[in-house]
Amino acid sequence: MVNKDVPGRTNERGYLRIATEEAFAPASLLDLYLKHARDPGLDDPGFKSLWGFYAASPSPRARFIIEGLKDLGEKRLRDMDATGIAHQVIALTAPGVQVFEPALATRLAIDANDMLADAVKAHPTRYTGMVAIAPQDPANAVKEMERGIRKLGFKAVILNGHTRGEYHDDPKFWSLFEAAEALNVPIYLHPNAPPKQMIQPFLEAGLDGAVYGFGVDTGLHMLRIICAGVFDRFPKLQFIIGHAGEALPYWLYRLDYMHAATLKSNRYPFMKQLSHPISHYLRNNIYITNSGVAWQPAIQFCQSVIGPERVMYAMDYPYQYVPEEVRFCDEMTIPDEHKKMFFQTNAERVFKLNTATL
Ligand code: 1DF
Ligand code: MN
Repeated sequence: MVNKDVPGRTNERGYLRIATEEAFAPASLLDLYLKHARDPGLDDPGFKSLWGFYAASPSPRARFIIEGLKDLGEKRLRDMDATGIAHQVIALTAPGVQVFEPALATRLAIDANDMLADAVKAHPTRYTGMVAIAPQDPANAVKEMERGIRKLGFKAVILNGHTRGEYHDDPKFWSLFEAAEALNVPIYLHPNAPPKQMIQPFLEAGLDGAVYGFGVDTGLHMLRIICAGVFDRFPKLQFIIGHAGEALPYWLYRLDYMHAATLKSNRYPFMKQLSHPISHYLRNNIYITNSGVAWQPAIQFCQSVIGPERVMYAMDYPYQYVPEEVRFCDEMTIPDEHKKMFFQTNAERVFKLNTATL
């Protein structure tokens, strides 16, 4: 494709920058988050910690993030132009609607999806959307996935961590995986704070958020989905995980060895024999983005472990809007060919972007 020299959109380096884990939230949902976080009856310390902070803190970080989340227009486009981001793949921020009771959550997902679809329609060359769902009601979640992909033109599904303390390896959620495979769209497994049964030691040390708790919980969640046999049942299904693979690439050798050794010794009668070692699923069913990790050693390690065709760029706007990080990524000393895959062509393929109009 031709790189037209449009300021902020294309560049002299021969690739477009497509950012793949970018967040938004309707203002009305943020109001609900604040109410929810202040509800004395709410038994979700992770939500209270995360949204009790962002929805109410006067700190410049929290205010910048709230303004950035709400805007799908001029401010966002200005920030993209200032950092040379041609295109954002946008999802409802964490934990989406996954904390509310099922009927409300289902309605809120529809509203958020309609709002994002309008923005994508207004700026089709700049935005692509992911469809938000309420897994609390799996049948309606499947319907909303179908509407999001077929009617609204979204290109992926966003799953924001556990749903009210439940992980999605539970077979009651497998209809979501069946639907994503049938629709031929990836599921982005985005972090949330650890659930209440896990969060206490993180909270005590102030480590429950994006600093560490997010990654631990999301790595665990992804592993649970692999170990439950989801990809043996749905071999074409694709997931995306951020933050340089939520540490899983680094663990991969040990995961393969110990999972096999555990099975062989019959330690857990319920544990499933998988068709392949865990590393196979990382290399065949999972894409990784570098969201929040603008660091060549980690990006390069992911590329070497799961393949350069499976590693994509993400900024994590507005949570990590750091213009120099784009430059760090531009200046990585990796082959030009891998850099173009990282910034542009992998995302074009995974999200089936209309490259002619980017
Ligand atoms: C934070 C980071 C919050 C990420 C997010 O959504 C998020 C944060 C609530 O810094 O608190 O998506 N992140 O992906 O790194
Ligand atoms: Mn994020």
